[in-house]
Amino acid sequence: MSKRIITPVKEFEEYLPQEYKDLVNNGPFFNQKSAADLGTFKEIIEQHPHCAGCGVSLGMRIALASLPDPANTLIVGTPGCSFFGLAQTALNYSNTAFGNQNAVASGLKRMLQIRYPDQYKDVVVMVGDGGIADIGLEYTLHSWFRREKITTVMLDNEVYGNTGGQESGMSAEGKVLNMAPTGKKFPKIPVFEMAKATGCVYAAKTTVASPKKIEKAIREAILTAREIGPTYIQLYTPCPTNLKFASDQTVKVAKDAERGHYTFEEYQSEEAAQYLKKLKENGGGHK
Ligand SMILES: Cc1ncc(C[n+]2csc(CCOP(=O)(O)OP(=O)(O)O)c2C)c(N)n1
Ligand code: SF4
Ligand SMILES: [Mg+2]
Repeated sequence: MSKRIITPVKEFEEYLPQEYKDLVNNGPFFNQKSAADLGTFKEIIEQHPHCAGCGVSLGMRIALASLPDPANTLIVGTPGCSFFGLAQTALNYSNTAFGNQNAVASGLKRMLQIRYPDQYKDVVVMVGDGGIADIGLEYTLHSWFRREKITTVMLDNEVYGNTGGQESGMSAEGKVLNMAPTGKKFPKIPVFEMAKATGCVYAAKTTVASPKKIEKAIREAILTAREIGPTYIQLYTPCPTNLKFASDQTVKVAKDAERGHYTFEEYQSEEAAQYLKKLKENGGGHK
């Protein structure tokens, strides 16, 4: 994949806003960044549509800054609060019809493997909890059953943020939401456990209060998916607008969740653990 796709046509360059040029010249494309570099480079266009204090935006930004090889990564999204932001980064991005993301990502990965047999091309699905646990659950599970070598990242804000606060399968039991006035009647869908049971060789669960854990998980999940099999990361990305907390409390809400229903968990299959160990011994992988 080439930087040409995001480079402005010469004749139009002078008309483009400075921030777009900054995004192309100082964005993550071809630059190995880390979560610690956030704030020092252009990640996303400033007029992005996320609310103040948006946990999805924060999770997405940390995850994107942690990609092991941005120029050779294809991000696959679907409708939801993340997809507006994802489309405004200087990364390869493909959108899908709501819920279809893992089916589309499977095809794209296979196509890239055929087109570039000697190169790694990382395909990373990055979508909301509704996109994975509700409408896209069947496609997600089947991509794992088929052992597609893709990474799936759930930005779990426990609600349909983008459409005004409907309950999602990942909402907490009993949670009263804009459109669940008497509270949700069943527990969170155990997607993390399902990932392990259906073929994911690496899975991690963490929150936006732990950027270093996100960075390690993203790198290890993507590197493992190159050789071993499907990988899954579930990030708690709370939504102040629909979960109704103050927009400066997002990290606190996430931190509190780490002591409750979102404690850190990581799973590696035997094969994945061996692979990551070898990568580290050879100087690759996450330090
Ligand atoms: C087939 C289809 N059904 C419904 C919608 C409407 N829709 C768009 S985003 C969304 C909910 C997204 O929720 P989630 O995946 O949790 O993402 P969030 O907005 O919370 O980040 C829905 C129902 C759609 N775009 N397409
Ligand atoms: S509705 Fe929630 S998830 Fe969506 S942009 Fe606003 S804060 Fe973020
Ligand atoms: Mg959601």
